[in-house]
Amino acid sequence: SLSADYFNPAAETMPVPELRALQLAQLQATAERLSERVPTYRAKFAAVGVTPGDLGSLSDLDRFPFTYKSDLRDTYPFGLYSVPRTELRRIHASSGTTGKATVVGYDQHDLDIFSEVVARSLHAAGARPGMLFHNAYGYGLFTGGLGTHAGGERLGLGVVPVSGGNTDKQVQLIEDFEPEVIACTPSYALVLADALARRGHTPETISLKYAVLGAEPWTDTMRREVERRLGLRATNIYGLSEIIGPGVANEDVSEQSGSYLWEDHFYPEIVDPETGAVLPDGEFGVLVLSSMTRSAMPVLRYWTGDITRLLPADNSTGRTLRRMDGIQGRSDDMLILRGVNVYPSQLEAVLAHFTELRPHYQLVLSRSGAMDELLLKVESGRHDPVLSREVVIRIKAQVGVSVTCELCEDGSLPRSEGGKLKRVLDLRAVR
Ligand code: ADP
Ligand code: K
Repeated sequence: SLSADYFNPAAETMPVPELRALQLAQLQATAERLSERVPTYRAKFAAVGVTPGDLGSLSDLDRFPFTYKSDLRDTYPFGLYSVPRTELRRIHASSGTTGKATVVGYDQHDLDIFSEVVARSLHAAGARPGMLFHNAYGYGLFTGGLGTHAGGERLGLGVVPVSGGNTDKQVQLIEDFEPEVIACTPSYALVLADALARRGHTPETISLKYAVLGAEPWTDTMRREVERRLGLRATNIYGLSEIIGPGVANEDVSEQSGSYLWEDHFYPEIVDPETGAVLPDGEFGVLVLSSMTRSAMPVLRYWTGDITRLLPADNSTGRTLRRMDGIQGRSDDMLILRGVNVYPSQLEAVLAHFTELRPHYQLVLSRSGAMDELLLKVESGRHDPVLSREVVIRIKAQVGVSVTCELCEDGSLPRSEGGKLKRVLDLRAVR
């Protein structure tokens, strides 16, 4: 049966005691490596009074400090690296971020791990050697495109490096090449479904059989819609640049109920968003991940900000690895717009350049058709379309997202009434 089939059976069905022993040994080695080679970690460990020797069992991990996105920013670009820069074979950066952001590097060993975990993910999603893979994740600094590309090749797929955008061309390529597998954001899958329907396609005339969707939160309702309209099975792929990129976890197509974490490389914990205390499996909290086998830039206890829970190990595929539920939201103010990460503070920084604008703004997120729309309302003394156009262009250039800008009367936007001002109005039904 399909479910008894894995890309890496030894890793995916490793007996749990063996897996836990492996994880402990790898975490110990990572803590040693970080303490020896990365001053930031040495300082972080010292600040809470731990040394790698204190990691005697997995339950000791909670004595170690978290790593935050700010630790990467503060050490931009290569301060958290544990190999010389000459060992790097690829650099990526987190999407939607400006110049001084988070830069992640890979040496050859890391690239091998990356393609391995993506190959596992694509295999779990239903892809098999010999299939054609329409890869509509963005190529470039974003980890999505090249990451899934290399994993596809590793699995033995024929990869079509389409990248994002240009929907008409994508439809043409799907018609001409007849790929079986597609990867993109869930919202883009619906855009493609619309475009294919406009060309007269029905689910039966679309060659695609498996969709690997991620980079943004989505729901089962959306899954059913994508599956019905494209005539395929869709699974969730999860990941983040700081850990490796997409392919930290993926659902199995025969099950579609939670994403298998490739736990022999990435150690998961769920913690209380307020206190940081580790929560038992099954409870919702912030996902914290340690990359245990990375060589260029391993991270210990990375605070992903993503809210989810770990699901019980008993499952219908025979894997011994734990699954995580879908991402329910975030513990910080990061927005995900069409797969691109955006912090309101990034938009605020752009607004500050315009003397005509007041520091009062509001972000209204909505969904038009399948795509997210971000309306930026900002108070201004001047109401001319040239100004709002300049704002839109500057945001696109500096933050990488397309917004609509509406200039508002002085005093028309909400002010803080003591508490935390809610600047973001999220009207997307999917949440
Ligand atoms: P990428 O978008 O390539 O996965 P980034 O590092 O730019 O990598 O963004 C990572 C963030 O994207 C995650 O922390 C999470 O918030 C979001 N994300 C990625 N995959 C998913 C998914 N399947 N479901 C929900 N959110 C996701
Ligand atoms: K993302």
